[in-house]
Amino acid sequence: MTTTKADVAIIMGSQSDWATMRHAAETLDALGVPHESLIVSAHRTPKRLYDFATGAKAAGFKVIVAGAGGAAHLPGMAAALTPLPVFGVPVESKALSGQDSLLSIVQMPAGIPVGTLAIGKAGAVNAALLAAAVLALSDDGLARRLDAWRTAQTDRVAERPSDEA
Ligand code: RP5
Repeated sequence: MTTTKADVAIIMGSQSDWATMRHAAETLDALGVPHESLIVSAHRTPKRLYDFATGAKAAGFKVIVAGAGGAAHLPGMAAALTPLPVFGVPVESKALSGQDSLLSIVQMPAGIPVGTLAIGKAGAVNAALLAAAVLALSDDGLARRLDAWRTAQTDRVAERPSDEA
């Protein structure tokens, strides 16, 4: 892999995962975090996965967000091949509503961690926020943007429920 200016790689097993994973991309955009989105299938493009994951650190990525559905081995395989932190997003599957994805990603045997988020959009957003929090440890500007993002979220919460909403 050539070098990248992106700090975060968002990888996903299929084009069909993009409807979920785009929420990670949009969250990183809102925080001003450079990112790159790639389709990397553990079973359909295993060589692409191997080349990506073994070269990700040298390419310049600092964190990987990996989303997959069904027998979702992409995050675990990526984590096995890179020293970078990997956050896994279980994509909601048609057959089992993402419970298969969740269990596939979360149940990593001890030794190779995948930080596993919630199924679907919430997981994609939170994976991006965790990636940003990791990067913010060594980036004061990003730390301030992350604080501002959280403050804006707090400010949007009304004190009382409304019939209009
Ligand atoms: C996984 O299989 C992908 O991550 C996706 O969530 C699921 C279904 O893929 P498609 O059949 O829609 O390409 O590899």
